[in-house]
Amino acid sequence: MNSPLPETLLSRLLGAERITVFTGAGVSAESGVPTFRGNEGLWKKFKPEELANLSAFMKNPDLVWEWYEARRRIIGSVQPNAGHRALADMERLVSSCTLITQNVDNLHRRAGSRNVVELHGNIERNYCLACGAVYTGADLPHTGGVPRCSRAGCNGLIRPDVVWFGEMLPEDEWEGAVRASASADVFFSVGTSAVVYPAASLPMMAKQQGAWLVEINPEQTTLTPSADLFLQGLSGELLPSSVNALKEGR
Ligand code: BV8
Ligand code: ZN
Repeated sequence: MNSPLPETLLSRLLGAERITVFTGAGVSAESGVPTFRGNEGLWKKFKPEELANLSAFMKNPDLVWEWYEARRRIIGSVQPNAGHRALADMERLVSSCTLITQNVDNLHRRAGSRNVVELHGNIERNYCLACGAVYTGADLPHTGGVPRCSRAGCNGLIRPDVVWFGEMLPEDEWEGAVRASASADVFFSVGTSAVVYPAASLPMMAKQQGAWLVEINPEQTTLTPSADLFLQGLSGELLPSSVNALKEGR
């Protein structure tokens, strides 16, 4: 981004006690991870309801498992981008910075962010549907197709530890996200189409509780009309310039 940041953003950032950042698949796009609804999106071939839900998994566990394995292979082959790294920097610059993500790709943590609230789970974690035993990539029985639990006498289906459609979000994470949204001085909504609820209700919740709402996206979304500032562009450029301005302004 060559144009300087709007003055308002800089003064808001400098005056902010608490910054909350809410991210979606767009923040990982420049790493090479396909988004969900873009034209190269993950949902292009299948619709969410066909894959990311429990009944689809029970109907065809191998298909759903293979879709997650394909996504894990992509995620394993990419690196966090400048946007992820800028958010890790922001956490060190601001007294209170909470990162709420809808993403399951673990790229924020790999970039160094520590205060990360994963609303929709993490694709690198799995668990047994029958006994709840947790499995990561390393200890998964690699049998080709959906693995089964190796706990004595179990043999249950193992599923990705992500929140599927129709499933509740993890309670602690949801409560943490609500607290961080309600108390934010500045709330960034970055790289999300803001269509998946209840996560998509967080930006407006923050705004209604007094946050200054910034949206970063190359396209307008349903949230754009309510944003106090809409930065049209790529998060891999706009997040570093926001954080650099904050560093210089300190
Ligand atoms: C629940 C994990 C309740 C799995 C995901 C009708 C109306 C309203 C709601 C509903 C409804 N029918 C059903 C519902 C509820 C449903 C829902 O919201 N459906 C939507 C689709 C209508 N929600 C649920 O089911 C939730 N649970 O409600 O339970 C309940 C109540 C009682 C009892 C039991 C349950 C659970 C939702 C969680 C689903 N899981 N993911 C997986 O990953 O496989 S959702 C999935 O979508 C991802 O998590 C993703 O993060 C999320 C949101 O998508 P985005 O991240 O926004 O990605 P998208 O591709 O859409 O957009 C990318 C954006 O980036 C674009 O705007 C693009 O312009 C931008 N971009 C692109 N490049 C860049 C960029 N931005 C910046 N820089 C770039 N370079
Ligand atoms: Zn088990």
